Amino acid sequence: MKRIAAIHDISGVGKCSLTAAIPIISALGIEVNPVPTAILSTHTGDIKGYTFRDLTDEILPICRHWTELGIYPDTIYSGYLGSRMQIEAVKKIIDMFSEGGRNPFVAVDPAMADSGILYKGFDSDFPGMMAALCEKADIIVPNITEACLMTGTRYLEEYGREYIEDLTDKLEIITGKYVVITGVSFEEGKTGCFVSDKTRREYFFTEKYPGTYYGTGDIFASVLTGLMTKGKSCFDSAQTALKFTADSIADTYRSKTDPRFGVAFEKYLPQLTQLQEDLQ
Ligand code: PXL
Repeated sequence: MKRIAAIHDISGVGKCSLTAAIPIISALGIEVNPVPTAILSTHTGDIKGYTFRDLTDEILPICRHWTELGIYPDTIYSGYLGSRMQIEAVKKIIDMFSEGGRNPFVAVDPAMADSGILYKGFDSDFPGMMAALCEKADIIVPNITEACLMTGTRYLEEYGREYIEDLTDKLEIITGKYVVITGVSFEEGKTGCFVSDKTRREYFFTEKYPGTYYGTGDIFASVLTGLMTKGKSCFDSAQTALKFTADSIADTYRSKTDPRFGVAFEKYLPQLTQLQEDLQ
């Protein structure tokens, strides 16, 4: 069985970070080894009064213990990181799990911003540090805001294909093989992603529902990382991740639950298992 070390916070309510990564990656038949970076009562987006316990000091000892047991993951997958120190710790983890000539697949979701602004608690130096982590990645999954912040590009609300493809060109200079930009929308009612593997590029689109759905970037990145760990192509993986995320959002939109508390992805986990079995 493949193994993914998932380095994210655990937010008890909100179905993002580890509460999304663990069930989704498990549904793909992959073992998840969580490296919790912090414990929060909820995510930090549009919710007041959340609790937060930092676990930075635990990150490296957890991973060192695994290597002492001979446990080395096939994939290292990082998401929301709360500080510069946590970014430095992830870089060290990548080196640690690469010991002895190992070559783990490294997926970095630079979750730090959306809709043109950085999430609460991050300062303007943070995107540069996240870009330095992306240099060590095989695949990065930024949204448009994160792509702009990491490349020093002005964020635009409205844009065309050239803008997205230019962002991808810039990101390809700083990172490994694959770039997937999320939240790409050229027309009302449609959203999707742009996928590039340096030799081929493709857009995938789905229906867009009104509102902000927290955690959906983590859901998308977890499916994508899991499928690529199983050797699926980045294009098939991104398309499946988009379908799974869109089905979960559609359900949440119809049921009119508070989108801050996450989307109903649980219902679609059996379908996800089936979808991946259908892929070549
Ligand atoms: O989904 C990204 C995310 C993860 N973890 C925490 C967050 C956010 C986004 O706001 O606040 C704690």
